[in-house]
Amino acid sequence: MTIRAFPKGFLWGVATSAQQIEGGFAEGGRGESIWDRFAANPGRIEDGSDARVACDHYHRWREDVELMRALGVGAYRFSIAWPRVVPEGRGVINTIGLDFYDALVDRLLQNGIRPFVTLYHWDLPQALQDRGGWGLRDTADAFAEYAALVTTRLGDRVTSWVTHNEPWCIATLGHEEGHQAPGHRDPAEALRVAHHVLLSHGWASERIRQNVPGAEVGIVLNLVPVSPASPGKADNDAARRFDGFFNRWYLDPLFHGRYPDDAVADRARRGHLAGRDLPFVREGDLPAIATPLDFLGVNYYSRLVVQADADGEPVAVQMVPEEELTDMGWEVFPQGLHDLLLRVDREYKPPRIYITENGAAYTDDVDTAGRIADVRRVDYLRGHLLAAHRALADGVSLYGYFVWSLLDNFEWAHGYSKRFGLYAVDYATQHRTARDSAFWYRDVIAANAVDDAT
Ligand code: IFM
Repeated sequence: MTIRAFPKGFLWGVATSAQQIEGGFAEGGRGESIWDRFAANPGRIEDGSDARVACDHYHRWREDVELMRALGVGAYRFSIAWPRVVPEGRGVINTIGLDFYDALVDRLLQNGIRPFVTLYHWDLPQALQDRGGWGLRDTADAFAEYAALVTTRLGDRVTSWVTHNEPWCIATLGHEEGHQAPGHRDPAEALRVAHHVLLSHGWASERIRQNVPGAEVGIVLNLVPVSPASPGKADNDAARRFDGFFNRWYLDPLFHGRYPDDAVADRARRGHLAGRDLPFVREGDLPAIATPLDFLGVNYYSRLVVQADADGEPVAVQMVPEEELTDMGWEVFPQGLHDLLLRVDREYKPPRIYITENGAAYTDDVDTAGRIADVRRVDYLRGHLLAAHRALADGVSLYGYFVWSLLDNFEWAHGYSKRFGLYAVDYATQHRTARDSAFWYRDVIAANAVDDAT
């Protein structure tokens, strides 16, 4: 067995998001979010559930901090629910909501856990959606105000700030494919949404830095290594186009201050833009978006293999048998994390990278003694940590790693059917049970090292 040690000070964490764990949806003055509304529509959520109670973290947060303490994590990445602190998105401030996060931050710090705060993890106040949501430039302005408010209250204790989680999902899943809230299917709107989300990142970064001396500010992208299904020209071209819209559409403006030409041309050709112009981009927007980041958060779960369909359009194909997929239907491909980190490091040169999410959904293997021997999750995490370690050895500026997720939780349109937690949640009793992966991760953190299990 070979032990791979991580650098001294490497940050080990766990991640969650407000809508997925908090519950308390109508308590303490919280407003309605787009996910509350979306889930209330029959047929939107696979198991017919909603996030009104979720993991009841709103009441059990002290117990959940204890779970983190037992793991020995150095950081907790969680998100603030915008509708909990500004119920209508703009205007009246709900101090009870701010108090909730204030107390959580204090408790984390008392336990030696660094709060790593995401401002937006998909739960837009419904009131803002009613006025046009992220399709409207005004929402970017509202977000910057909200960022200023939250950092004014927590910025004396929280220094690590993420503006947005996974803009691709917000734009494409929410506004082009309709699988996520608000459930629109409008490719032209999705492009505006992507731009306004990025713009709001730039504007909010400025407000955060004004309020938080010494802040580290970043954004979290879900990135995938894309490979062609065959060496042929059509598949290669399909993979390049997929990469253009999935990865480069976000990385290029953030790091190079421009949208990728080939991807813009592609969108125009598909009729999602009137010409090659991006009419929603105004003077000053791109420099604002390209405000230097202190770190890039990378969420990695799998790779995508892409081929050209009969019309030459890119489609993702599965290369491995079903038993090698996680319950999300995602291929387990640790090498992709190494390759992705290298690519991002070399091509975009972020000063720091954190792996802000990595993990796997598997149904429980509970043994007769009630032990949850989630061997597949441990294998998944080990494989990815070894890949991260190889990236470090290759010189990537990787500073930390967060497991998704601390707890089983509301997995968006899949409801509660997918379980990502180091801790299993019994939703009938809200009892949390440590899976073997929790004990394994605790030992990794304590050793600051991972073994290759050979
Ligand atoms: O649960 C989500 C999370 O909210 C965003 N990143 C991917 C996770 C797993 O699907």
